[in-house]
Amino acid sequence: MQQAKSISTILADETLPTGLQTIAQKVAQGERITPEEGILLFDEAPIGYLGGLANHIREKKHGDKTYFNRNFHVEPTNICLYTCTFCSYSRLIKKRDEGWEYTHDDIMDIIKKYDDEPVTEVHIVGGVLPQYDVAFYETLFRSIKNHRPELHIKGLTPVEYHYIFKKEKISYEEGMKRMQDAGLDSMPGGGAEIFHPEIRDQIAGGKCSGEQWLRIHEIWHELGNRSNATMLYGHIESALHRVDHLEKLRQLQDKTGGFQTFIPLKFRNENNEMSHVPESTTLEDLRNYAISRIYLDNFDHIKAYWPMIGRTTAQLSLAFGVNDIDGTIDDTTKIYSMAGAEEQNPAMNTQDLVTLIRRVGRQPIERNTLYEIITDYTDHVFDDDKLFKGYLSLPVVNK
Ligand code: V47
Ligand code: SF4
Repeated sequence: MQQAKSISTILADETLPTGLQTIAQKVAQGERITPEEGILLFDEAPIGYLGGLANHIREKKHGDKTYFNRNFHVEPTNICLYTCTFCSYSRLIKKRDEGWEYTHDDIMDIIKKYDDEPVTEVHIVGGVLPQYDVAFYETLFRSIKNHRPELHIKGLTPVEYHYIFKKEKISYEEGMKRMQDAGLDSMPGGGAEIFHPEIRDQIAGGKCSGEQWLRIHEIWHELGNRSNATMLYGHIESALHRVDHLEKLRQLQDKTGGFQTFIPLKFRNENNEMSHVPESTTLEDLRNYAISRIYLDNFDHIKAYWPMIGRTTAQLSLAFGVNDIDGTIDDTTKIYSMAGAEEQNPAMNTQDLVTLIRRVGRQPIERNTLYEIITDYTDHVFDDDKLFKGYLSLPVVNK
């Protein structure tokens, strides 16, 4: 693979097409690129060039700092009213005997299992079920906060919120305020898929539109809160649809500043209605991370979600604009293992995460959900530091 180049080498390269030279100059001067330039990057930019530009931005923003957190997931149900064609995880209501539906007490039992663990965040997301209404989630969030006030609740997406607020006949504004009052701390990035209706109408199974997804995040930000954003890529969408998605996120971020992290989600094709669609290659994944870093100049963080992409690609991504690799997870999510990801029981302890980051020459930093530093592991020595098999163990960026 062509190695990521330094920005000075790229700027001095007169053999590059003019369009790519202009983009490199803009990036060097900290200027924003246009949607047309975004499409040009997807269509024509070589991997070494993209890595060089994305890494320049990453190091300007964060140096070698690479963030992770200690988190776990709760997936209250995999029964869902919707029929997203990419989803391997959900079961329709008529097949509900094949799935799980946790009660309030079941969920609290999961939360209590972590009572003696130094986790800082619970990520709650699952299928959309009629009995999980506004009152159900209000009670749940209140119970979690009563039990463990400092545990950050990153919960649900506009897919669930749009459904439950409509059923309750309340506005998004009122609904999000009620969630905030019940203890919701932030919103994860899920449910975004691809905003463009040409694609969304084919894959998103009748759930909320791109505009509704964006509007709910906007209201949540206006209430003074933070959230994440994702993009499900590598299926039937084109460069135009990806850039349209990034552009809408960039515009909303200009307005509110409420997004923390952008997380590209690679489509995995096992056990779903799109199994005939081939998955993107690692090269495409790295190009996509790099272009996301270049395009989203107003996002602080780009995250590689390791249970979906695998540990080695997560390491490589740290040279292509990524500065966060999510957290410990503790084998608490089924969304990706059911879709064929390599990680069938995703779990890493702190030492695993620190080692993975160090072995590619970066500085491991444990953060909380809001990116406040908990522990800087740069010089930390573990009792039994060892080589982890299967992890890259060389710096992937030339300094
Ligand atoms: O919205 C479902 C995706 C998302 C597949 O905010 C799939 O920190 C690929 O949003 N192939 C849920 N992707 C997960 C999510 C997330 C994950 C990690 C961190 C954060 C965060 C958010 O998973 C869904 C959908 O886009 N998804 N099925 C699949 N077969
Ligand atoms: Fe339901 Fe979410 Fe799966 Fe769509 S992606 S079918 S909304 S669980």
